Amino acid sequence: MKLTGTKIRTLLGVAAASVCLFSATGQQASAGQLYNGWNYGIDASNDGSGGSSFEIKGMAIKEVGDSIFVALTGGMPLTGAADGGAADGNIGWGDLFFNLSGKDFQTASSTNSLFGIRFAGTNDSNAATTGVYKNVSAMSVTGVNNGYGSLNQYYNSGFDKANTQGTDLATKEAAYNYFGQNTPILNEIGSGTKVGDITMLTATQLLTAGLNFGHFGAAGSQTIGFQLSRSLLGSGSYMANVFVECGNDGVALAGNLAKAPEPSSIVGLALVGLTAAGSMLRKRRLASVNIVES
Ligand SMILES: [Ca+2]
Ligand SMILES: [Ca+2]
Ligand SMILES: [Ca+2]
Repeated sequence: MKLTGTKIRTLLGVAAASVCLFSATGQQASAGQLYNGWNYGIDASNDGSGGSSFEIKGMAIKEVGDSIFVALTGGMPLTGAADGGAADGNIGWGDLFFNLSGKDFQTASSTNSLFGIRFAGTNDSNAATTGVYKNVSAMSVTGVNNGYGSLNQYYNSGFDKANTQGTDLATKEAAYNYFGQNTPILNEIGSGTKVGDITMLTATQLLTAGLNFGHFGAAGSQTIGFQLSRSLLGSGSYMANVFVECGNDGVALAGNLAKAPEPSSIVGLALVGLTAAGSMLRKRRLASVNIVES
């Protein structure tokens, strides 16, 4: 795929995006496909532009105790694929985003309301190191990775198919409503505050946790997994998504994060227990302090 002038278009798109009023259409997050405790977003298997290395097959998320497990599968290795058209000679995974704001992606990004996770240590992210970031705005790196200037350009290049953003953004219209149509594909962390690290998971650990993309016919040659503390993200309905750096493929997943058992449950009990004595109130104060400091 050669897209001359893509960088220029992307730069123009960035300028346009900064003054554009985004659609107020709120994304109604709904549950993905549940199996063995994992929530799956299964991507179209033939919408990866540029060959098998750029083909994402699915994303899955599972809550395990105090952790959130995330898994991705497809043809893209964690360290990316060599590509002479990319400024750094490599096209890899973008960063993964969690949007719990209830707003579309660009609104959440422009108000620094996203969470972002850099899990690929060799990509072009502005995040200094791998890990979990809050108060995130997203940026596009497609222009320096031989990629697409917009989703519209991607769809018009032969990829106007069902489930191109996975089963939770199943149509082109749903993808446009959430990401935007003619604006840059925002696929890596532009700015944010690091709140914690991730721990990579081995294939054995993922298997033990019940991960099974094969159940959906979506097992890729490369499966990547990591865990993070659920307290870093909070709770509620989310839309999670990731693109490869060129925008040649992407997948999203809607779901709901349960409230972390500690310390929010202590606060909840204290609020409900109006007759609670001083000891409970002291716990509540301690819990509140913990929340502020974390
Ligand atoms: Ca795909
Ligand atoms: Ca790159
Ligand atoms: Ca896709």
